[in-house]
Amino acid sequence: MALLPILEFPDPRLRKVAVNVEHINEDTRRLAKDMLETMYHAPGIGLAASQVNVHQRIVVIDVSDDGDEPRVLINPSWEPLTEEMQNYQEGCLSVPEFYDDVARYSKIQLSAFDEHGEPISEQAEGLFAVCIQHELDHLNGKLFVDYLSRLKRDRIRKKLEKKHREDAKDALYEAKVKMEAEA
Ligand code: GNR
Ligand code: NI
Repeated sequence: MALLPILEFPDPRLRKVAVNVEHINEDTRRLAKDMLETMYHAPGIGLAASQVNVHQRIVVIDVSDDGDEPRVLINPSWEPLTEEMQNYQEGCLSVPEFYDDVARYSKIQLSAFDEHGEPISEQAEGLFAVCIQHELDHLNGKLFVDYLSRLKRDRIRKKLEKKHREDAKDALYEAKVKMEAEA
């Protein structure tokens, strides 16, 4: 098991379009396990492979209250089952600390394969439906901030760019302290 580093907006790698998984095998299952561990640790209710810089169509989700219902979705797709939309205040592990309302279809038909290659076909509503639409966007290089005004998106981008500069500075300082201690 391993925790995987999560890419953060505005990293251009989050804009890549992921490709279908051709063969579901041990490597796929290992990646899905690591993604679930990373998601639970964050903590989050979903994670797309794109967010850990693997540009394959793999998503993990757990919207249960107790966090004990992991789902692995491979090559997922969805279609709306209603024109009705629901607003939900979304967050994203790739856009840490920012939350805003996004309108999503309230009822969808999900198709995918599980980690054993078994086909999945089910209806989704509520938070599960929101999460599926959010994760599928990631696989297509899209983020929830793309639904916000340019003003809001730019403000978020500038704040995260500042955080990334400070994180890099802190990491450099820590490395220096460690090197001096070892010298
Ligand atoms: O943890 C997450 N919470 C969340 C809340 C509302 C709508 C979508 C999400 S998904 C997010 C984890 C994440 O970034 N998945 O890509
Ligand atoms: Ni996200």
